[in-house]
Amino acid sequence: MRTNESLANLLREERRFNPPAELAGTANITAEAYEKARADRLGFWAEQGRRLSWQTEPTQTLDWSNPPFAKWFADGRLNVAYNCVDRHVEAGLGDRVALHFEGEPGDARPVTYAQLKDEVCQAANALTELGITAGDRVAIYLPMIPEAVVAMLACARIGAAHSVVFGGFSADALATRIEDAGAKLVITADGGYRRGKPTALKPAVDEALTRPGTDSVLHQLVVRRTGQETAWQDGRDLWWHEVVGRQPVEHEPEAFEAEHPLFILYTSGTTGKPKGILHTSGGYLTQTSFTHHTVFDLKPESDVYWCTADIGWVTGHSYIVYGPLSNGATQVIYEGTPDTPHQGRFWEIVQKYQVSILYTAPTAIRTFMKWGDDIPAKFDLSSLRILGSVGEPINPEAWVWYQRHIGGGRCPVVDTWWQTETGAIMISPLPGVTTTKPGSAQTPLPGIAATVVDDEAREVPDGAGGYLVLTEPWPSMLRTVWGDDQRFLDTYWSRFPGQYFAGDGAKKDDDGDIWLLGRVDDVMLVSGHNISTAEVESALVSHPKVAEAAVVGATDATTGQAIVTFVILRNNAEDDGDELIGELRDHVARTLGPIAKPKRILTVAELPKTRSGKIMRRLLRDVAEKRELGDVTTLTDSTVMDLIQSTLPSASAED
Ligand code: 6R9
Repeated sequence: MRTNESLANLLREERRFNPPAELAGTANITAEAYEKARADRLGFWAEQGRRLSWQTEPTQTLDWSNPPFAKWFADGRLNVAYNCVDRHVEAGLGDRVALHFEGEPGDARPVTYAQLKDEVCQAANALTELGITAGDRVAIYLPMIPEAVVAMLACARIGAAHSVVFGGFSADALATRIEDAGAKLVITADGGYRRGKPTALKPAVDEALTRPGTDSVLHQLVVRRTGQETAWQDGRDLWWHEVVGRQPVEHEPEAFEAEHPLFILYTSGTTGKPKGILHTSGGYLTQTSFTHHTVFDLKPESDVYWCTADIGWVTGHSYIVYGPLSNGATQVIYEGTPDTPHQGRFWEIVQKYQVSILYTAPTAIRTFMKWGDDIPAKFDLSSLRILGSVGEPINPEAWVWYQRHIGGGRCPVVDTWWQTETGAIMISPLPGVTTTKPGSAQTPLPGIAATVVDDEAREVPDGAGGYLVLTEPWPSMLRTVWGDDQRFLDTYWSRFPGQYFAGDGAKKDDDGDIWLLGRVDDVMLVSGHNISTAEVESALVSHPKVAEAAVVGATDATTGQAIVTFVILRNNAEDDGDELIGELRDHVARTLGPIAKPKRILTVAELPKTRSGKIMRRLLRDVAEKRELGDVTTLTDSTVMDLIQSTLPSASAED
């Protein structure tokens, strides 16, 4: 086990993984694509645009005459749902499974492309009957069931923008989003299954609709999933199986302009009301389709793909719905949690469906590490060939564990950096091309221009750190913040004029490869040194006893900020109190240098996370600085904070 390595050492030769020869020989993309895109970026994207079926082929690629308001493929017309469903059926692939649905209780339902087409057409007819027309907004508040995919595609089919709201969000969060978008319809369910029991959803919609500002909503369309008792308002509330079920399975898809709104997805900024990120049709579908094809090397005839994200966040939009379906993929969608009814559920699913491409988040991987190597070892994971990671920086330790214990040492790991705002993957290795380095997202994809700049917007040299920026527009970029162009300009385009500011810290290593260091707001300033939370977390997790770590900078009278860390121990690790804490502090000091030695280390059972798995460091800062907790409404489990606060005094070690 490593004890004496610095992060720089992690970049050494032995930590690199070459693409497997067989994969390199048959990969969907080769290294030449980088050259080609560099020589003619717009020509490259025009070519990718031809992956789609257009009713009117675009003659323009990019209109950047009014930056940063981009138009891609502006004179082209297409129907997004047609591209995701009908064209595959027309190509004779109607019997191919589009979705292998696995419910948490163990109920399973395959949905073929032909069936998906019928259901999407019926749902589109139902929406039309309910008065929804092109340009309207529809809120979707559903569990991870096939109807979620059908509802999104039905909206796309008739040109209504969907706004998917996480099933785990509160009535308040839902109400704010309904009001901001002016949604005319909410599609929901009686409930869904989570952690072994039915969890109601509709009551939150009922409550949201009592809030002022939500009277744009005319109906709730309710999927029956759990069969639980549900309050009902006649006239307003309608059962999906009744209204959708009686519709004809024919529906003519209408072509819309490439810049027609496809969806709004809200991201909770650190302050103020959530931002409605607006995505449009042609450019978005081009880049999600291209990236899904190349980053996962999808072979639709033989692969079984599984992205474990929830439909309520952007990964679910781009890499469950639009990317995979536009490519005719067969995929698994799973309703529940990874530990129901047992901690091997994910691996049981991989084995059952012979999953070959798995896309998940570092937080899940670290949880699996914590549960122990023996759990995945009980299942046959030999069908896997490519592994993906998204959502947070993946520390090298978790990367290597994933590669070894899930990928059996044979599968390339692609660490994909992107955001709700970017719409699709931007920085990632290509599995048949890139020699990968655990912990680094490495290279902007062909056609993408990203770099790292300093405070003055100057590009930093290799080996230095700063802010991640995107220097050229890209097809799946956000078009604005819904209803608030000024906020779009202020948030993303004012910090470094002419460049998109991602809000992430990053550094370039000596080869020019990019390493993400977490949100800029999370960077600590200790005795005048910038230290990234991601680096300290990574150092902690490289200790054999640590499964997961979260690091924050807390105000400190002498050093400006002091490093306070929260760690979850591995299942088999013993917490021998002060001795362990001393060991961990020394380990970080040895790994990163004495300046990064944590002032306090607290062992905890859980960390506060959003439903998309990101650690909420803001709340941990509140704890570390002994303040009232800020907004906890987006937490997966709000009792976690009580737990952390209760362990606070006894578990700390101070100088
Ligand atoms: C797709 C998604 C975006 C933020 C982003 C960054 C973090 C995502 C990452 C990563 C390091 C990766 N992030 N992928 N950080 N390496 N591979 O997660 O979208 O929910 O909008 O979050 O997530 O901080 O800025 P979103």
